[in-house]
Amino acid sequence: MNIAKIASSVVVAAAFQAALSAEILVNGGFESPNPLAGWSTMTFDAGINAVSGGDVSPFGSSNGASTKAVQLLDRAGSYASPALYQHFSIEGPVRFSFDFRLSEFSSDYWFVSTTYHSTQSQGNSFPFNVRIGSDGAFKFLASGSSFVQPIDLGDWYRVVIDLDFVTQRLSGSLTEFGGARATWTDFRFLQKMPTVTDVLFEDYVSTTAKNGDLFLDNVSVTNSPAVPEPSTYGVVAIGALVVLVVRRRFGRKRG
Ligand SMILES: [Ca+2]
Repeated sequence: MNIAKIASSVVVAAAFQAALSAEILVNGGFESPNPLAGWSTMTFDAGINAVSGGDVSPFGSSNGASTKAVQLLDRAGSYASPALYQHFSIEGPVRFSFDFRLSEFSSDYWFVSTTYHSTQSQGNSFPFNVRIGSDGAFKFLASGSSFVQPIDLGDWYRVVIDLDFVTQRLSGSLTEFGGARATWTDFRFLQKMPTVTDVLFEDYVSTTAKNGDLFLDNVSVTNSPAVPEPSTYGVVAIGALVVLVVRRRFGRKRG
């Protein structure tokens, strides 16, 4: 069945619009027979586990039923940053979303940002930066702006981030499953970037302290807002970590 050909038909274009605008990522829901199919990993010793049951996101999946997720393990007493990423090509407005939960807070922080997965360096070439502090707050940082929300350990959250590479602005939301939804809008990119070419999640460890496991599910990158944002939740919460990496393929221009 050649879905691409069918979808190109004018007759059914509308019906397939959602699919066409959807997934850039492969196996973003970790549902393939191999949960990490399509993903590249940097595991060090800590590793990445496939999980199921209660460790799967309760949020709806745009790709059907969700029966699996992944867990990025930390490793007490050692520098270790298990990470997984995908490389792709996409232009125009981009929506990046994912579900996560954290098992514990610590003196360390997780971060979500856009960086070279090959170096894991942070601070340069990022549209934004996401981290979880020892205070248990989810922090979304962009140029001159910050979004901070405390999160509940063990709960699932959905993060939706819209990036506009023309205006170099972004917005997003953090929603606790069954709970509150908070948003940030019109933030400016930390660094000017032409496009997003990678997504990376990292259980970042900046010291030798234990920093808790990160669970991930329903990772999505689309050209248009195809991922429904939970809109009926009410109040606070948030938290966790992750790494979204956007890679500048054409070199690191310093703004
Ligand atoms: Ca899943």
